[in-house]
Amino acid sequence: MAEYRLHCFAQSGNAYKAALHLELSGADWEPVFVDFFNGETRTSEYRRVNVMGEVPLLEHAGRTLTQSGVILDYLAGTTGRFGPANDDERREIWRWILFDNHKLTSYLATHRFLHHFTQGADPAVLGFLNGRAKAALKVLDSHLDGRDFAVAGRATIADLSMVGYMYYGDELGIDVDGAFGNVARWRDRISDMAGWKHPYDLMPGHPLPPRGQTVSS
Ligand SMILES: N[C@@H](CCC(=O)N[C@@H](CS)C(=O)NCC(=O)O)C(=O)O
Repeated sequence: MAEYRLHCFAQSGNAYKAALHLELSGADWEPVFVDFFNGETRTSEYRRVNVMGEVPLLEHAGRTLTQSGVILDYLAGTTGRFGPANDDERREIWRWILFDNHKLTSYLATHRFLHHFTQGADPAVLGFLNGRAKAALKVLDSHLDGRDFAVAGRATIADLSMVGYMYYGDELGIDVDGAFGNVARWRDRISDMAGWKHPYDLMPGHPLPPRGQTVSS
């Protein structure tokens, strides 16, 4: 069994944040497939392990951790990679992880889910989410003007958190390359790092099987 076990699925950008950290750090890890699209996170068995009913979930050294920000913080400690060098950096990193969880990933991921994985979404709801996601992207784009990374001039867990959904391309339903050039260049800077892999190559469950069938690994 691998040292780290990440419960995840390929379409989850939140899980990708942790998977990318593990992969870029060269950690001994394995994915454990969670069949989100067939309701696994809503089962009582899954909720017993994570009452929030969410992916990602990391098992390591007898611990079970959830919430991608907490997992990234934990991995920075155990691997020594992508963490803060001092308290000022630690606060700045958390400022951006909290922004990501509240404003960026939350709207971007929910907009993508309705846009790409469902049919017949209410246009008013889609429009609202689209506007909120673009507002968050604009904030990040402004911050990245003249910066290579979000904090400290090197990649940190703040970048790995905020970049979680940026490689899903057209699925997002938002033209990141056309409208947010600094974000697009930052995203490509991260994918240029040694060991980088696309979420669909790093975690199981892509492509989605036809409805009613399950993925085996
Ligand atoms: N803030 C959480 C968000 C996690 C999250 O929303 N995960 C989604 C998959 S990307 C999920 O498991 N959703 C299940 C549900 O809401 O029922 C984190 O960063 O880990």
